[in-house]
Amino acid sequence: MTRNEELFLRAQKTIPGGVNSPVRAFRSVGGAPRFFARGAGPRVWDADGKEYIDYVGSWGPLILGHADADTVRAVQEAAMKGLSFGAPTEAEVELAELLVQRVPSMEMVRLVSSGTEATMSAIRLARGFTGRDAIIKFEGCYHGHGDSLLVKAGSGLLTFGNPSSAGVPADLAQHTLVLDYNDAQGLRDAFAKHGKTTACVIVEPVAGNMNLIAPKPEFLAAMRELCTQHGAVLIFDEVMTGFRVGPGSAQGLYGITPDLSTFGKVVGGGMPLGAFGGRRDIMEKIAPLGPVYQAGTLSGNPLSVAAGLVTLKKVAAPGFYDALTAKTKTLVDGLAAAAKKRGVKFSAQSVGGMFGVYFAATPPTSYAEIMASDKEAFNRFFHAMLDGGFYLAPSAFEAGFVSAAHSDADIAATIAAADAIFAAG
Ligand code: KE4
Repeated sequence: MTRNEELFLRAQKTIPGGVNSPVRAFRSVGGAPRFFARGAGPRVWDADGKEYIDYVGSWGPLILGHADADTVRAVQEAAMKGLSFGAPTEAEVELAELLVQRVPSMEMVRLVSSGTEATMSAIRLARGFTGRDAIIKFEGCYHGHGDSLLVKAGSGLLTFGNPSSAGVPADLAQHTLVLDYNDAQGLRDAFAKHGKTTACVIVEPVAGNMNLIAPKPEFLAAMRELCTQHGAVLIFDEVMTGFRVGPGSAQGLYGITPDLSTFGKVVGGGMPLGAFGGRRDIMEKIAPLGPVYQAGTLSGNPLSVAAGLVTLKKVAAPGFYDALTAKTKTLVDGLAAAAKKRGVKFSAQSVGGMFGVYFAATPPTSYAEIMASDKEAFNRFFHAMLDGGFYLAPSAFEAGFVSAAHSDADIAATIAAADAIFAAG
């Protein structure tokens, strides 16, 4: 038995499923998860000492690669001055100022400790600001595990949702309307029917939780127009896309100004940090200024803030995103070319430093299309790449991530490994 297998058996005795977040359990792809012992740059080593080139990067935060020296040093220095105060610090002000400078749609921002906290708080804020209860989300988009967001589409079109998780009260879920991603007409129809009672629309501006689905230009534009027309709050959930798809995040890439934005992952550089922010008139409704309550013992934690500040400063280096975007495109173009050469039904695409690979003839543009892709083929590919020392996201319905630490040689080796797998059939 390998050390990984031993650890997985042991972990399952005290931790549900042996993991602290479900997707890590490999249930979608099968087999035992890898327990990581160390990471450096683009690489990780598992409990058996096996080395992998990592394309998960802790699900997006590690845009600089594992154990980035500057980030680690900043966290160490902060730690020497105290781990947490539960009181304001200068560094939090510096990070808030940097975030509102980098994200022009944000006039004010509140720091929290996870993406879930950010989206949960943004939803409550939108409801408090508008005095309305209904929210709109899209099937296949994941916004963390806040109750109102663990909802799946209702039985009939435009009927309110049902819980997608046990423990979510039906009478809460029925305030959530779940529509189809990239369906602008469906959104128009929903607003025609529910516009007066809709508090907000929350969307992943580039979907990354049903694998990568790129937005159709008219989809985001319609969303902006309809929210303005009906007085609903437009929330861009940029937890994954924030500072990942470009220097201006997805809102900068597509030129759409949301009313609120949520961030996580990259903004914490691998440490627990999330943020939500936006229009001043909305943000001033948040306690202690306004009636919408939100709080957190470790919000703005000095170590997370230190990691976030270094990360956001380093990604602002000239050419950082041009290089990351080009490298990621080289990866997906190389994978697609290898599959085509070998006659494998496969496609791939990237947006900035995130990418999707699909066992489908063309990149899916909707939840239904991604669900029709060949999941078993992906799972076989995943394990063949894993055996070869390449760690992809352990699910056909997750996006992948490239870091600044991945070298051209790493990308070339990844393409060569995939080519050999495609050739083997
Ligand atoms: P966290 O609470 O996990 O920090 O953030 C929740 C969240 C919110 N919004 C978006 C767009 C997200 O992608 C996420 C979290 N993403 C998943 C990856 N699919 C995190 C991995 C996991 O759940 O373990």
